[in-house]
Amino acid sequence: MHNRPVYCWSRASVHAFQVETSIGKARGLELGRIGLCMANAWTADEQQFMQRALDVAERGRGKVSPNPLVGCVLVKNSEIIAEGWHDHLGGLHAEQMAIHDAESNGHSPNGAVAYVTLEPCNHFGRTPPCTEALMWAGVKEVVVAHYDPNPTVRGKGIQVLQDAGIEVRQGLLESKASIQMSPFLHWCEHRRPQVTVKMAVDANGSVDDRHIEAQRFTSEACLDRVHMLRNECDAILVGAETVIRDDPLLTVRRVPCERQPLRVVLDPNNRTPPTAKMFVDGLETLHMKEDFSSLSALLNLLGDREIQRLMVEGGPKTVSSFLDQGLVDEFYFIQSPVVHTEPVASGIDAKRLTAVGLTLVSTEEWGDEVLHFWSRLNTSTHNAGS
Ligand code: AOF
Ligand code: ZN
Repeated sequence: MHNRPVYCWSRASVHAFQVETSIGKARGLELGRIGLCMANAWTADEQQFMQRALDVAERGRGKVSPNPLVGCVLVKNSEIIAEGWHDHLGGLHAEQMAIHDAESNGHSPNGAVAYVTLEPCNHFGRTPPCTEALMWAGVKEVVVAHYDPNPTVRGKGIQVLQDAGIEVRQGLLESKASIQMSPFLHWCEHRRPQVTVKMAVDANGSVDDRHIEAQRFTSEACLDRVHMLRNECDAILVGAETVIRDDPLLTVRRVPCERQPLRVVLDPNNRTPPTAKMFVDGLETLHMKEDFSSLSALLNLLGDREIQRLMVEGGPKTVSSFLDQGLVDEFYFIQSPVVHTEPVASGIDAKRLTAVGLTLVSTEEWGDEVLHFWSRLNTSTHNAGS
């Protein structure tokens, strides 16, 4: 095991300030109607409660898309009496699970304060409205981290609670919540997936060794992390070159997986063999041949399918196209200590990533490799690969 330094830096972001007031802007509301709090107005206890709600929300990671990760805790007399999270698509919403948890623990939610990472919904979807559940449970106050930009919610959840005499305050740990649910927020705003690139290189920045047959050169532990990351994405994209050289499966295999990501192959000149594993294993692959017009149109198409996070695992050419068109939101750059004999340059370095608006957020060990995580999102609270 190598002893490598683990360090992290980011630029202070104005985005955090912008999202503090986003609910007022989005709804054109008088700010006075909603208890918008500046970050320093929250007590340490309140921050801890919301942090716990963010932590339990993580339990749904990889299982809730196209819904966001959401967590909720109920607090009485400064103690957490119940917790809930959106665990899987079609499962209870976080608030409903927390109320159920209180009841099954022998605690009454009546008079509790709910800390919830997303504005409670007010619509009948896969579940009945959380606003009604909270009112029925007798919750006296609701503290919200982030408002819900889903057109069916957009402030209506907060409004209904306030109309029922429940105090609502919003904005606690809002930027952390916005990072946690960024694919959902990005999709609500753009109706396109957030684009995450993963690329592994040798010690000199080469993606492949032409001297030998195509094979993985990163460690088993690193591969585990890559499969975790795949599991958090709704679709995985490669170019024709990668299919021809590597014949990959691009499935999630090393971690429990409830739904395999959609595979997408960019193959405008129809060069891939029909026998490629991805075309014959019975799972869905979107094969973009003559019908491929542009990356932008493809992202729209994927957005229409509610693909909220797309992982690009392609080679240098495919990755370059995404970078050149300013379409990359996150970049997982994995550096291995091996040295290729007949290298293939990745063309990626810090200058290139900085030029397209990405910032180095963290550097950490992934098995024998070092992961450099770059992002354009408000990165101060980001946890790579969490
Ligand atoms: C909440 N609590 O835990 C979640 C919410 O189709 P449905 O019924 O699953 O509703 C999905 C929408 O509800 C989703 O797009 C988002 O706006 C909100 N998610 N709301 O109050 C939760 N997961
Ligand atoms: Zn709900």
